Amino acid sequence: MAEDTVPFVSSLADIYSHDILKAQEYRWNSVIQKFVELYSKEPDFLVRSPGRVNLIGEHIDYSDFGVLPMAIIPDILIAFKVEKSSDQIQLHNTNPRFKHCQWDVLSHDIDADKLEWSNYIKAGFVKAMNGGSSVGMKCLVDGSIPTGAGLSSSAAVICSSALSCLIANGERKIDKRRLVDMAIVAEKLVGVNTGGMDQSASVFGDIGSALYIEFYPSLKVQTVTFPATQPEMVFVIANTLVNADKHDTAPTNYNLRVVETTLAAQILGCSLKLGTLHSRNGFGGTLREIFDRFFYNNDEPHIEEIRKLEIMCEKVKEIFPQTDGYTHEEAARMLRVSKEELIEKYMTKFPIRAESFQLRNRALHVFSEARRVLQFKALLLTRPNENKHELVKQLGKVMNESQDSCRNLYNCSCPEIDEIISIARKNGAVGSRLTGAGWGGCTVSLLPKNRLEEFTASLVEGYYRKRFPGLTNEQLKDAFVPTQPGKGSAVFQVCKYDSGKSSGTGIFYNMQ
Ligand code: NG1
Repeated sequence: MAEDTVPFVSSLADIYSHDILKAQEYRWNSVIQKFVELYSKEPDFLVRSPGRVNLIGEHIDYSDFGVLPMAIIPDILIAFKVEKSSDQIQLHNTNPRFKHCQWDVLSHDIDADKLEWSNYIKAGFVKAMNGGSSVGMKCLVDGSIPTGAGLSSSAAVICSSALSCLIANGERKIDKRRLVDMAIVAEKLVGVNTGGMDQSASVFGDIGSALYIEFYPSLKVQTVTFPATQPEMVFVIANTLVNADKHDTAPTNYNLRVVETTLAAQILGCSLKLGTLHSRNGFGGTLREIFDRFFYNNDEPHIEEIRKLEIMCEKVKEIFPQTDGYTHEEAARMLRVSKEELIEKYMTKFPIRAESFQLRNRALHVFSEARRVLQFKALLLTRPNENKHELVKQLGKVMNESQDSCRNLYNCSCPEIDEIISIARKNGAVGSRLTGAGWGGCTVSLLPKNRLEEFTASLVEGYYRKRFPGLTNEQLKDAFVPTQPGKGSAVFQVCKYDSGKSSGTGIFYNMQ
């Protein structure tokens, strides 16, 4: 079971693996130097929260089903100094693309219609202070997670900002669950009706392990280590370089999927006579709650979870026979409400644009993807004496089935993802799928390490050089994202060091 409070680390070796320590030490010291250049003062703390790659369990966190991501190395650092005498939060970013801004500690307004990077920071502050006002702060943000790539840069920004605000205001023992809850609500302030996977993975990440994260009835995180195989297996993230803009496309993509799955849950609840469901976001119960109530009512403890999820798929097909979707009128009739009530309740808080709701396909994806997560986890937990070759093949197969479901039932793939996946599967990947929300962003592939070179070369030639002929070698390097499972959120107190030869303020990676 994972530790409960966000760790204060005294060495970068507590965060990063040995092979990248030097590079990270350089980076962290550069952030401190930049901070000093900007503010003529040293920061008090640096906090960091990583991005994540989801191995399996796509678009089911907001239906409250368990998912299996891992935190990755790329992260968001915030260096900050407390300014008790000031009533301003000052914000800079090491990337000049993100403009300097500042706001009054009493200001809590966030305009969710505008996609501004500072909104993400401010949202974390607002939720951390829970309506109160923060001390003044000078902050500098440095990010190494590509944005719009489905690697949850937004959640990492929010986790780091809420964390820095809590520390600045004197908290030292920060419960990880509380930080996750804050970050989830903060992301909603920015206009995305998020599930909880990204925030949980970012805060709870653990070196060397994936995470099995459950949301129902409450957040539970279990670390899952990878079995040793011969040859060694690796996960590789390849970016389509197509920006997956979750904020601007929310009314037709992400937020619409949340509404479709919620509507499917309410209608299943009515048809199966499951009583009043608990509300999530004021929307109504989730498909996970339907699942629980259905089997609780039918009292069939002997049936395995995986089989239960198959039974739910059969129920979905019975209750939603239409394969081409349901109009607003049809959905309202099945829910026994007027069309106006339906629009008011489900389509206005987070604006939605849709002619019809794909209730059957979305619910089928959710229940079948929840089953694949359980299958994948069971395979990872397989221990010695198992046939490792068969194990890897099975893991790949489950990933490929997930991709088919994302593409065909959830419609969250895109031509670029499909192309990468097709090349990947022909060149070493035993399994390959989109990761994160989709509609662009990244793919994740599972392959034997000894085929890594062939895999990368085939994507460079077959995808990147063809689609983006002007790409420099530097940009090409960014197309592949380092993928070892990494540590979650952490806090580093900046301290003076004196190595004998030199002294200064900074990060000394092998400091004890
Ligand atoms: P990304 O790809 O980081 O935008 C989104 C959601 C997750 C989850 C996945 C799909 C946010 C912050 N993240 O991730 O909660 O629903 O899509 O599995 O909304």
